Amino acid sequence: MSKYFDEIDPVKFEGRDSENPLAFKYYDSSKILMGKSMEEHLRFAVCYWHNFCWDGFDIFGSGTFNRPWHGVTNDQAAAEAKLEAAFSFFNKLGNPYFCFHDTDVMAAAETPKEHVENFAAIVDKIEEKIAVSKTKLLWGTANMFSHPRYMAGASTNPNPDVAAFAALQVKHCLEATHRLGGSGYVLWGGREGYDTILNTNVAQEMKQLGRFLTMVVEHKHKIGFKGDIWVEPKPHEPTKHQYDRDVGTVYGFLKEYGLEKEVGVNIEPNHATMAGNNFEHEIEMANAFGIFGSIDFNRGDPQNGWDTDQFPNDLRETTMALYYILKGGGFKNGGANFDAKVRRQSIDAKDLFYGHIGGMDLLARALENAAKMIENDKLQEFKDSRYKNWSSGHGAKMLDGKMSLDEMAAISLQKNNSPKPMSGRQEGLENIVTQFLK
Ligand code: XUL
Ligand code: CO
Repeated sequence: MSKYFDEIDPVKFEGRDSENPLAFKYYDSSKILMGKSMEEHLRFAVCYWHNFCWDGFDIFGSGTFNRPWHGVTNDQAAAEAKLEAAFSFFNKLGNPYFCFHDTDVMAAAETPKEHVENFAAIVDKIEEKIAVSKTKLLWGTANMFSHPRYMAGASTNPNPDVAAFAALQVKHCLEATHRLGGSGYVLWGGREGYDTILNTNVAQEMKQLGRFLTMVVEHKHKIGFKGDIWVEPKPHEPTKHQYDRDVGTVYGFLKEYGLEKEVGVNIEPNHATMAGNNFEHEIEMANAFGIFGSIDFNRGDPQNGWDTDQFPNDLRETTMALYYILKGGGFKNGGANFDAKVRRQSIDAKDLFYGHIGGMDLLARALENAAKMIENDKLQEFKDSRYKNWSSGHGAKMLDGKMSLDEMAAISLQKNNSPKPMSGRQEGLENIVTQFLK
């Protein structure tokens, strides 16, 4: 089975001038920047679902990939064959981490008991694989959106029995993530939303979601999991309205349930753009609220409104993303997971490598640019001088809560002038960014 990737040699760093399409041109894992290696900064992860589970089907046509591990039945033997293929891919690509959903890795299950047994059987095998590979687990998550039982939501379902099944999945997946050494646990609420308000009690559903998330946090502490819990925002798809719409909305939700110090966010660029935000905005919002966790790197298509999950290739956007990530202190428990898939016509084994090599090289290049920008931080200098008057005088007093509206208004009368506008310097700042793109 692992023969599928036999034609590919382990991917090596060959430098910018290499013409080998299966080599890294920029990702030199041990290269040190700002005191850390590229590998430590970027913490690359390959996702299980797009690469080893998806067979290339779309709503108009069946699978195109013909991967040898996609059998007719998804039993334990098939799950093990898929695991074998996944680790043979990881060992060649050299990604330090991977991510999975419970249902990605296990044999199909219908009943709660089957779910627990089948998942436990493959977790044993994953543990054996991790022990002899350089690739470790970044984060795990439970798939609570594919099975028909979840069509009306998991924890937000009108039926508490569905929430109980979801609890079973999360409990086992969180415990497995802990046991396998993962440093994060993700909850993406694909069906935690609604298609029509006509059949939905929004207040009731949000209460269910809030309590469920609190139970997950309580369980994390109970089992001694030291990693992070992250919610992954997305505005819609599959549901029309999803409660975890974007970073700002998630923060408000966390505050409502007193979870803002316990739960962070896993940000995905294509979800950000679907919510009408750009990627950098979401990172900076998470930094501002102190909830930045991890990234599911990918890109959308500017002409398509849906989640195309393509590998990232925009150097400017990615450089700025890395700049804000580094400015926020960089990844801690999180990392750069590629929640990205090759196109349906990219049917060869090597296409999976091209996708990841391209993404890893792009991020490595962006990291170098971002590190240089920080070394000579013209953008920060501009911002510091733009806001400098807030660190003294009536600006600082207002922020310290030492000014009333009356007192602030009196300052204006006392100065008796209309403040002089200052340039926001957008074009000049954009030129600075352009200069750093190498
Ligand atoms: C869906 C998505 C998910 C989550 C994990 O858009 O991004 O794959 O990352 O459930
Ligand atoms: Co994602």
